[in-house]
Amino acid sequence: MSRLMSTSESPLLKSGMATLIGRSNTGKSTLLNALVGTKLAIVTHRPQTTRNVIHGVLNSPAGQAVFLDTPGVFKESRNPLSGKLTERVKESLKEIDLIVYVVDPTKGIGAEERYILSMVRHADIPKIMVINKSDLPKAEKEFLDDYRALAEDFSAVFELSALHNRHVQPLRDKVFELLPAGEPLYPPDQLTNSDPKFWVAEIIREKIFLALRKEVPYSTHVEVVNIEEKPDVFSIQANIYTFDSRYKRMIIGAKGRALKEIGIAARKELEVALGKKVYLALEVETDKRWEERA
Ligand SMILES: Nc1nc2c(ncn2[C@@H]2O[C@H](COP(=O)(O)OP(=O)(O)OP(=O)(O)O)[C@@H](O)[C@H]2O)c(=O)[nH]1
Ligand SMILES: [Mg+2]
Repeated sequence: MSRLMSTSESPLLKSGMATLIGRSNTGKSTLLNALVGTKLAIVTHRPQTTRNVIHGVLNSPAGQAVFLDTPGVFKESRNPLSGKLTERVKESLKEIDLIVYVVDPTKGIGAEERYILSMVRHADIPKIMVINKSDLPKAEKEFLDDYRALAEDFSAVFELSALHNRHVQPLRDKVFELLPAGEPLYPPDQLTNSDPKFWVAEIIREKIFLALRKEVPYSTHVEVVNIEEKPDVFSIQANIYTFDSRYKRMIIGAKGRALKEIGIAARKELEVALGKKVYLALEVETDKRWEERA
């Protein structure tokens, strides 16, 4: 009885899942972080940074929206995981309530974009298009009108800057408007689906992408073996896996310089995020079947 009364008295809140989908480098992970207000997903200037679907939870008086950051669709296969990544993108389109299709107006619509567009069009749920990177000068946004011309396929189109957090609120409002009513999917204090070990491994992977050139980052996987919280320090042990000893040597670098740089950059970010000193022990190992781990 009391339960019935409480539901009839309170307005129905919104709840649902929205997948961020788009080509690599359009800024999906940057947008996820901006929407939620916390760095949950790593961001680099390189394509195919994101490998796993990451949930970001946004709680508001209107309800709860769960955003799914997905790997970028990238046709020119850069790493042996590509097939797996595309499967993860397709999987992320199942049992969701809304699609947020993210595009980059500096990149023309080619075969890759049309491939994603066809996936988006096939989904029978509301869709929003985000034309990201609005902060860039007009001359660089060469293909803006080509994307604007797609507007009729979408419930709404937003031009915004995920990087500078500009014009993100109207997108949030629209998402809540389009989501169905329902019970929240996550408890109010949980921001993501991933565990601390995954998140730490991602920060390390981001630093590998920033420190090492060309194909090396695409052939590595990071696993956190142990995190131990002591009164004044987090002690973290992690392994970096790659498939051959030549890459292993590149990750370590001359006199261990590259690995040291990666370790320092990761440690600094972890210390700020965790609010405590971090001791980080990194090891590099070869594993021919590294991609099965990723
Ligand atoms: N100028 C500008 N750059 C942006 C914006 N959003 C993202 N970027 C940049 O675009 C690059 C790619 O950003 P990510 O968020 O990693 O892109 P992504 O779509 O998640 O990429 P993948 O995970 O590889 O699919 C980074 O260098 C970002 O800083 C934006 O609003 N403006
Ligand atoms: Mg990403």
